[in-house]
Amino acid sequence: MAELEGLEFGKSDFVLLDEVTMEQFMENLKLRFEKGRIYTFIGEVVVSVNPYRQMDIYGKDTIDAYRGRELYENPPHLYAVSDAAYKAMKRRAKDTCIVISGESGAGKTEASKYIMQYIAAITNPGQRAEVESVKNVLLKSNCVLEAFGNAKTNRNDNSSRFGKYMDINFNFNGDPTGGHINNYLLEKVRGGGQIDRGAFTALLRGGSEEMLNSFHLENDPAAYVYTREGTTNNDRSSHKAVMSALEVIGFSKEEISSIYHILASILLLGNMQFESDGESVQIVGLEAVNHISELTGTDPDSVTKSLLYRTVATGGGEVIEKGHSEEEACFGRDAFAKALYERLFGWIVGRINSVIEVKNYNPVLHGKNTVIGVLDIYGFEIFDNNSFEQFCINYCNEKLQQLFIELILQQEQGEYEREGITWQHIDYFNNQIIVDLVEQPHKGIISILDEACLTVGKVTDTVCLDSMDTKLAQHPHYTSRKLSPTDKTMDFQKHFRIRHYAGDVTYSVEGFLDKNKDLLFQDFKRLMYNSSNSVLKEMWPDGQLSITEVTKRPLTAATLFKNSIVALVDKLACKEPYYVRCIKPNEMKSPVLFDDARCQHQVAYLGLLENVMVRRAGFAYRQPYARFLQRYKMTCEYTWPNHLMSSDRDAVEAIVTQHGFQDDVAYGHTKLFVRTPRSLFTLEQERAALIPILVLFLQKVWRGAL
Ligand code: AOV
Ligand code: MG
Repeated sequence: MAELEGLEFGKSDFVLLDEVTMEQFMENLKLRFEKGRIYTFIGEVVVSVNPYRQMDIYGKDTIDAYRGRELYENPPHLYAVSDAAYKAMKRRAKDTCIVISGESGAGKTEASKYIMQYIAAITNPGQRAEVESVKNVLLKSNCVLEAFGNAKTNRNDNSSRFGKYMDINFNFNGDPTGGHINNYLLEKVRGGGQIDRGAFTALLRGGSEEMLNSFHLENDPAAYVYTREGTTNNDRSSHKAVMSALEVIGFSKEEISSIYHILASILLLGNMQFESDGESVQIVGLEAVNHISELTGTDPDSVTKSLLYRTVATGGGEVIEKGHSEEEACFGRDAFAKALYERLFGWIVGRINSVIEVKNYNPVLHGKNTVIGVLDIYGFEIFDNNSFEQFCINYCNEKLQQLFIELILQQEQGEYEREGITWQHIDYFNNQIIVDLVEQPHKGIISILDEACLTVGKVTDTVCLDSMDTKLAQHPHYTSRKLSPTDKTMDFQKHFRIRHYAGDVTYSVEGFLDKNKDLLFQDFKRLMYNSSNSVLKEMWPDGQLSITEVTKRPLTAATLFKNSIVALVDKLACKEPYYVRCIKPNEMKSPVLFDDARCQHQVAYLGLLENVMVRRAGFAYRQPYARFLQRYKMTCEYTWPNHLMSSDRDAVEAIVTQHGFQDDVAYGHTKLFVRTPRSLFTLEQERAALIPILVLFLQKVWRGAL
C-alpha cells in the first residue's frame, strides 16, 4: 500500500477513505491539491489534478526514487504507474498500455510527456548509441506533433487538436528500439474555418525575414484569418526548436522546405476572398493566386479554376464544369485549406513513423519484442453548445469507459484466479447499450447519419433528426424535444439528447451532415496531385482519379472515426492497462483555485467513485508475504525480530490473527489479500506508535545502556 504520508496531506489512496461517498472523495482530493499533492491512487490508477504551476517533482532524484520500486512503496506519482507498466513489460514480457484521460486542459499531454521522459530516463543504462538515438527521436517527435497539432483554445493555451496513441517498442533488455504513432484527428471546419495551429504562429513570429519574404508572408499572425484569433504563445525559439526537431528526426531539407511551403499556402488561402457580380464569382486580388501556385508548384490557372468551379459528372456520363456560388467558393476554400493541413499532419506522422519503426528485428536473436502504449486522447466534453465533434469525442469516451470497466474487472479477477482466491463478481453499469446506440449497424446514430449523407437530394439536418427520432424513439438513452415535448431546454427542430454514462449531453444537429460528409471537391485533389512538388503529390494519391472514377460513396467522417476508435480499442484490449485520470481544478488556469462543482462533475463522469467501489468490493490491498512481514513484523511478538515459523505465510497469519482481522483477509499463493482498509489502519497506527519506542530502544542498545 502507499507509504502513508502524514494524514495532513490526506489519504494517498482513495481506497483508504472511511466511506466511499462523493463528499469524502472530494474532501480528500481538495485537501491533497491544496497541500500540493497532485497525485492520488485508486489502487493502481493514478488520479492527477493539474497544478497549473511548475512542481519540483519530476527531477532526477524523483526518477531514481521510483525506478524499479513497487507501486505502493512511494507516494502516488506518474512515475509509479510508468514504472509498474515498464516492470510488467520487462519482467513478464507483457504488452502494456497507459491510458490517460480527462477533459481539455486537465493535463493529459503533460502527463504523457513525463511518462515518456521517465521511460527514457530509466532505460539504456549502458548508453548504447543506437538506443539513445531512438529515444531522442521519440522525445523530439512530441515537439513536432505539438507544434503541428496543438492550438490555443479558450480552454487550454496548448490544446492538442488530435488524439495520440504512441507505441514504444522494447527489446529483451527492456531498451526502446522504436515506436509507432497513431493520430486521431477530429476537427471539422469551424466557424470561418479556423486552423490556428502553433506551427503557423511560430513560423510567422520566428521565421527569418528572408524565409517569410520568400513565402510572401508578413510576420504578424493578426494579418491572417486562420491565425487571427487563437494565436499560440510561441516565441522565436520555438520555431527554431521545431525546425531542429524536424532535422533530428531525419526530415530532409527538401521535406522541411515543403512543409513550410504548404503552411504558407494555407495562410494565403485563408485570406482569399471572392466577389460576385450576380452572374459569376471572381477571386479578389489575383496576386494571392500566383503566390499559392508558386508555393504549391501548380499552375495559376488551375488554382483559379479549382477555387471557382467544380467538375461534375452528369447522369449521362458527361463531364461538365459548374461555377461555384460565392458561398460554395468560400466553403471549398476552407475545406481545401483544412484538407491540406490534415494531409500535411498525416504525412508528418507517417514520416516520423517510418523513422522510428523497428528495423532489423529478429525475434530469434533479440527475443520477444514488447510494447508500452501511451494514449493521450480527448476526454468527455459537455459544452453549452455540443456539435458533431463532441458527439464523436463522447462516443470515443464511451468506448474507452467500457474498456476501462472490463479491463479493470478482468484484471482483478485474473489476479484472484492466479492467487487461488474466491471472489464475488460485482455488478457495474455496462454502457454497451450507449455504444450500440451510436455505432450499431443500420439502427445506430452513425448509420442514420450516413444514410442521410448518402441520400441523393436535399436532406437537411432536421430531416435527419426526424429519422433519428423515428428510429430511436424507444431507446432509453435517446430523447429529442419532439419525443419529450415538455422539455423546454431543447429546441424542437434541432436538438437531441444522449444519456451518456457520464451524464446527459444535448447535441445540436445543425451542421452534422456537412461535417459528416466532409466534402472536398475532387478538383482540389487533382490540383495537388499534379503539383511539381513531389512531397505534395505524395500526399494526394487520390487526386489521380478522374471525376467519373471517383467512388460514389466515400466513407463518412463519423464512420472513419468509428473505425479508427474500434481499431484503437482492439489494440488496447490485448494489453495490460494502466490508467491516469486527469482532473482540471478550475477554468481560470489558477494554481490555487479548486472549483468544487467543476471537480465533482469530472470525478462523477470519470467514474472514479465507481472505480473505488470496484476496488473495494474485492480486496482493496494485496501484498506479497515477505513485504507485509517486513513492514509489520514489529507489531507481533511471534514475528519480531524474526519469526520461527515454517513459512512467511504462516508468520503473516500470526500477525493477522493477533490483531483480530482474520475474517477480513484471504491467503493467496504468494500474497495476502485484505478486504477493508480499516484492518491495515490498525496495523499502521500500531506501527507508528511503536517506531519511537523502537528508536529509543535501538539508541540505548547502541549506547550500550542495554
Ligand atoms: P490536456 O492535454 O489535458 O488538454 P495539457 O497537458 O496541455 O492538457 O495541460 C494544460 C496546461 O496545464 C499545460 O500547458 C500546463 O501549463 C499545465 N499543466 C498540466 N499538467 C501540469 C503539470 N504536471 N505541472 C505543471 N503544469 C501542468 V487538450 O490537449 O486541450 O484535451 O485537447
Ligand atoms: Mg493535450
